[in-house]
Amino acid sequence: SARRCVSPGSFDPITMGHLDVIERAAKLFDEVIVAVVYNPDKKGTFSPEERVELIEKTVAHLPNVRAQAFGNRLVVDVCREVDAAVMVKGLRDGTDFSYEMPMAQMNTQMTGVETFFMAATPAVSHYSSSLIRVCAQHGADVSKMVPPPVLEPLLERMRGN
Ligand code: COD
Repeated sequence: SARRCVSPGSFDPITMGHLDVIERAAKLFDEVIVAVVYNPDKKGTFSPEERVELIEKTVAHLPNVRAQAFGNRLVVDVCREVDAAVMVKGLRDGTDFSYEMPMAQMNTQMTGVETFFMAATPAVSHYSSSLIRVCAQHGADVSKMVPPPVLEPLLERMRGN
């Protein structure tokens, strides 16, 4: 059967850091499902549907990658729903490690779903959706930090539309 992985995140919006992890996972797995896991109680910058659309435009060059929104769910339940044995996560620093390690252990213990950590690429490891949103809001040039399809929608949203 196909080797499938889930790449979970908030993706509000997708950044060049996320894309790096997704592109590398796409080389290693037959299929990558980018799972937009969102909290329905928190109003994000982009709606889950908008995030999925921006991811799909960004990964248009990767035929084995698709995006889907899943609401407030355990990532392991998403993995089981799409029949993926593995989730892939970017590891940026010790903070990510401390946060991710117990979750990975819980997840394997509860379900057998494995977590693969991908060492972040230094050139993009400091990009996060929240920092990029703040910079964009204050007029800084974020064009190198987000994939091309994200730039205009982000600037528009930050202008208050
Ligand atoms: N370089 C490399 N990797 C990056 C970068 C970057 N610049 N930026 C982000 N990443 C990675 C993150 O490490 C993360 O793995 C992924 O990309 C997503 O990042 P975000 O910021 O979009 O998403 P988060 O951090 O808000 O995470 C959303 C999750 C749903 C993945 C997270 O909240 C989570 O794991 N929740 C747990 C739900 C669950 O199953 N709980 C079980 C408890 S046992």
